[in-house]
Amino acid sequence: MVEVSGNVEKDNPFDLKPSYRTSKIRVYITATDDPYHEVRISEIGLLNDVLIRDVFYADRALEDGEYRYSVTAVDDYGFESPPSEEVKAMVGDVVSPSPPQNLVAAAAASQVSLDWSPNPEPDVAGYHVYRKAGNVWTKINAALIAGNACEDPNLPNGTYTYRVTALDHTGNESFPSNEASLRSLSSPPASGPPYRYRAGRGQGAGTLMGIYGFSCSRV
Ligand SMILES: [Ca+2]
Repeated sequence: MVEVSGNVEKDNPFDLKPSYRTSKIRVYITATDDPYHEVRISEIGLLNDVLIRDVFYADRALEDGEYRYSVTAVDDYGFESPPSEEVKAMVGDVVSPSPPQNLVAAAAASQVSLDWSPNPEPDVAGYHVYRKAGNVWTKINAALIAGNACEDPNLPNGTYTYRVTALDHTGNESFPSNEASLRSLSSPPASGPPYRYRAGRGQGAGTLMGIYGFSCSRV
């Protein structure tokens, strides 16, 4: 039984269990909540399953990818067997490129420059670059990058991590490259409390240790 409630759609498709020898059905409306409107059915279209009589079948015009199939047998009474074991079929190119290697990041002021080794696969179409801020990876390129370098400009001060993937012409994407992490630094603010550097111990007063832009201690 199929129940419809609160429905305002004009078309109501129902997926009924296929019954082999059924060519017509009857529809009974047994109840309606709306006493002021009668329910009308203008048309019923019945799409029958067409059983395959042969012991082969060709699934044509498929996109590249992995497909799985199983088969059932149906008898004259409409009873269906359990499905056969699944078989897997690979269509077209389902092989992703290898992960890009040797990703290196360099910062100059508020810009990060990235480069990496070109992938060896002949069907590589380009690369995606992902940047991690917090725990979120975001793809930063709008279009596929054809070369093996890119720049990420106008970054606020902060630490950024990058990784790159390679894609082939089918759209198969590789696992990510190594991660490259660095700190982007631009000019310090003009105002604010003065910075004082902590002196290193045991090396005489006033020795500066590990002072790099904003990474210095604020004391
Ligand atoms: Ca491929």
